[in-house]
Amino acid sequence: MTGAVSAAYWIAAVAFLVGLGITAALYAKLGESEDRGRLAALAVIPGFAGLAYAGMALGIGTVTVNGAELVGLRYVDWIVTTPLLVGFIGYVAGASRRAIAGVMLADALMIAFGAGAVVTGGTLKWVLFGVSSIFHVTLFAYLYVVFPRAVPDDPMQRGLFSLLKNHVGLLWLAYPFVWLMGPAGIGFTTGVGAALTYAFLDVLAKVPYVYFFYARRQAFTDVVSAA
Ligand code: RET
Repeated sequence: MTGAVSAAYWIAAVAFLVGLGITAALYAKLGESEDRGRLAALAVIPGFAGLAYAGMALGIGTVTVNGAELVGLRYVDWIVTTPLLVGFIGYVAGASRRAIAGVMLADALMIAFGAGAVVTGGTLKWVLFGVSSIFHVTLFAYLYVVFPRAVPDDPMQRGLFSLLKNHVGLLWLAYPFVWLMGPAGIGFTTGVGAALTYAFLDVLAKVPYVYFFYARRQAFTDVVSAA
């Protein structure tokens, strides 16, 4: 790992810590309300990512398999936290448990096959990449086709749903592109370039997300009364 990469990992770890600090301050502001519990549950996402980044900065969990470097903690972080990010959107939509489980599973499989594609070569790599991409498309179908059908006609709930859906929808598109350009894919960019971009994207994907929930938490009064 180069100095630039470990510095970027530390910066990301600190950014997640700052995100957690802000979340704690918002939590204190909320008082004894239902939203407080949801905010605390969402705080697990930047919290877990922060720990993963600190571990990555220390070089923990990075392994070389078949000559390829797999930053193990990155994929552990993604497989734990990204299903939560997309599953929560289903919850905001008021989608069925089955649909929520479906999107979380599609997301976890997308990450698992993506990790498999990092450590394999030749045709198998591209088959695994293709399978991961199919799950990626499935995830988008949940966000843009299945979940919208469930959202009730409530402006606050629709607002929060659209915000989170589009936030995830846009950022999630960047990852396969970074992967493809980096050494795991066609190698147009170096591992350093990919690592720095992932660090930036990960912070963008997680910290504002928690804040968006806070800013529009009023949407939940309706989810709860509808349930
Ligand atoms: C991989 C490579 C294989 C093809 C696809 C991928 C998609 C990954 C995504 C990751 C999102 C991560 C986030 C992390 C936040 O901290 C595994 C890169 C489709 C969408 C949002």
